[in-house]
Order: sequence, then structure tokens, then C-alpha cells
Amino acid sequence: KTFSKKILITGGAGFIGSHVVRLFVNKYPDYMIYNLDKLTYAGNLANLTDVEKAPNYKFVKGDIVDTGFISALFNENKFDGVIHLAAESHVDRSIENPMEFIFTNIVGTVNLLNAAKGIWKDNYDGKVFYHVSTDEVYGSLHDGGFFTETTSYDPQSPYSASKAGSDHFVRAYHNTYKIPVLVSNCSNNYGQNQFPEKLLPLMINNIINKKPLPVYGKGENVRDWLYVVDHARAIDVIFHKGKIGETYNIGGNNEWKNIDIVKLVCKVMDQKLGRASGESESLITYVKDRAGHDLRYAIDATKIKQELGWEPSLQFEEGLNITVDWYLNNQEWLENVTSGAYQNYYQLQYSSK
Ligand code: NAD
Ligand code: TDX
Repeated sequence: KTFSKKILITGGAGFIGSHVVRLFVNKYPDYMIYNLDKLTYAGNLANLTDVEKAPNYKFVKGDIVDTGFISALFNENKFDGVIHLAAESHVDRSIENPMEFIFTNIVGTVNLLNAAKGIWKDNYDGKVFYHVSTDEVYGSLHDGGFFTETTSYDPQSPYSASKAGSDHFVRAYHNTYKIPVLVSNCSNNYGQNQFPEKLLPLMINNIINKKPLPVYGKGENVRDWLYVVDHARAIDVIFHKGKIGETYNIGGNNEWKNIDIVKLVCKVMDQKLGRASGESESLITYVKDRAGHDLRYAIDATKIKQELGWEPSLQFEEGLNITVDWYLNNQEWLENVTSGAYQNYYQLQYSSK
């Protein structure tokens, strides 16, 4: 079969990437979808068992930091589009070890840009390089207001600085070499398959195991939460309808103080687990604040709504319900990703290939 387009999705074994891969493989049987992923601790092919045998899907294990490998992969496959999600994504890890973030998020992104430039050779008809980024590049809101697409960059953590750097390179390649790029900056995602280092799955996992629930500082920090499948839908819309060179902010219009969202998760889980009301809340433990902890993120998503017609489809209560049910029904997944058994398994699976 010949395909109308070859699309490379990077980081497709991760949390958001796996939802994007699923959506594209199922919705576009006419596209050949390549999922390039290094399978770090955060990458998990068990997220994709439902699509792994599809005729329009191929997994490629590899590192976006490896220049020779990336350039050979592009030369061999001549991709028409790139949707770039591969990244080191956890703020606390970036505070412990910033270098990995600089390699993957900045050097890796520039490697991909160079490889795309190399195969497209100024013939950009129908080609797109889409970089999936975060609202954290805008820094922290202190006096109300919202991030818009024109808010100045003011990244505060090594993670957000590395994502800001990658955004700048993507735009610079558009400006300098005319590479057809798209960028989106999205707020906090939640949903099934999120690695349990992030707030919601960490709390869900600890509640299941009756372990302390670590709330940083006073729990007053505010985040805007979007259901991951809605983010994947936005990525689809931007990839197909976005105006080349433009940036789109994506948000859930759903702000929560950390302490309030943690208490809500406790309440929902007490009900589902048949525990006494207040039992999980008693596990909440205030711990040392994150260094340089951004106070508030909030997105003004007017542009994507008005220009591309996208808005979130799920109410938060519904999304949270689906998410909690998924973790309760997939405790083996949770145990695997936290025990390291999965990592060892895939190390063996792929070391010889
Ligand atoms: P994740 O950590 O769950 O997944 C990242 C994936 O990238 C993993 O599968 C990992 O194996 C892969 N990867 C890491 N380094 C690699 C490398 N050097 N080469 C190839 N693959 C590599 O992350 P996520 O939460 O799904 O985030 C995906 C993207 O979306 C990131 O770019 C992130 O900055 C952005 N984003 C995330 C959120 C959020 O709330 N999680 C919000 C906005 C934007
Ligand atoms: O144990 C915890 N206790 C706690 O209070 C953890 C893990 C987090 N927190 C707080 C820190 C944040 O204020 O909860 C909030 C959310 O934390 P994270 O889940 O680590 O997300 P955040 O730092 O907001 O970044 C996320 O959203 C933007 C993603 O991890 C990024 O990849 C994305 O770009």
C-alpha cells in the first residue's frame, strides 16, 4: 500500500505522545505513522498495545540526540511531517540534573530541524515541522491575567528554559531557512498513561498504597488542567489547519490550587475504594517547596478556539473520573513502571536490535 503522507511522531511512547499516535493511526489510515522513541524511564510501549499491529504504524527505537542516526532515519524515510513531542518532561528531575534536558530538549530538537531541512531542501510544499511545547516557557503569573501567544518568554526552571530554547530554535529555523513550522504551548495535562512522578498519578498511586501525599509548600500554586485526549485533538487540528509560522496556546480553562485538586482526588478515591470519607485526605503531608516553584499558570486559549474551532470536550470531573478508573483498573501498569521491571524487559527486548 502507498500512503498519502509519512508522519514522524517523536516521543510517541510517552504520555501525551501515545495518545497522539493512537489518534493519528486510527483516524488517518492513509498516513504512515512512525513513532520514534528512546524508551527512557518515561517511554512505555505498553501504552500502545492497541495500535502496535496496525498496518500504518511502525515503532523505531532511537535517540533524537544522535545526529548521525537522525539524519540517516530522515534520509531513508523522507518524512512529510514531524510532530515533535520527545522531551525530558519533569521539572523536579530538571532541578536534579539539567544536562539531560539540554541534550534532549535543545540539541535533540535542533537535530530534528537540521534533518528536516536536509531532506526538504527548500521544497516545503505540504511539509510541516510541529513542535509541541509547554506554557511553562512564559514563567509564572503573579498578578492575575493569562498567558497569550504574545506573552514574553520568562522560563524559571531548567526544564522550562530548555523548552524555551527549543521553541526559539524552531522559530529561528522558520525565520532563517523558511522551514514550515508550527508551535503550540499547552497547560498541564492529565489522563491515563501518565507516569506517576507527575502530580495526579503520583497522588492516585500513593492513595492506592496508603502512602503520604506530598504537597509542595503550602499547596497554593495554581495549574490549569487539560485532559490529554483533548490535547491530542488540539494537536490534530493544529497539524492540519494551523497557519505555518504561528503559535497556538492550548488550555483547559480549568484552574486549580494544588491542595484543592489533591483533596478532590482524595474524595473521589475514597468513594471508589469504599474507604471512609476523609481517610485519604489524612495522608496529605506538606513537604519542602520545589525550588523556584512557579506560582500560577493560566492560558488564554481564544486564538485556537476562534481560528481553528478547537475547545476542550470533557468536563474536568468527567476526565478525572475516567483517569482514576483507568489507574484503578491498570494497577499492573503502575507497578511495572514504578518497579523498573518494564525497563529491564525492554532493555532486553531491544538491546539486540
Ligand atoms: P513524557 O515524559 O511522558 O514522554 C516523553 C517521551 O519522550 C518518552 O516516551 C521518552 O522515552 C521520549 N524521549 C525522551 N528523551 C528522548 C530522546 N532523547 N530521544 C527520543 N525519545 C526520547 O512526556 P509528556 O508529558 O508526554 O510530554 C510530551 C511533550 O509535551 C513534551 O515535549 C512536553 O514538554 C510537552 N508538554 C507536556 C505537558 C504535560 O502536562 N505533561 C504539557 C505541555 C507540554
Ligand atoms: O509530589 C508533588 N507534589 C506537588 O505539590 C508533585 C509531583 C507536584 N506538586 C506540585 C508542583 C506543581 O505546582 O503540583 C503541581 C504540578 O506538578 P507537576 O505534575 O510536576 O507538573 P508541573 O511542574 O506543573 O509541569 C507539568 O506541566 C507542564 C508537566 O510536568 C510539564 O511537562 C508540562 O510542560
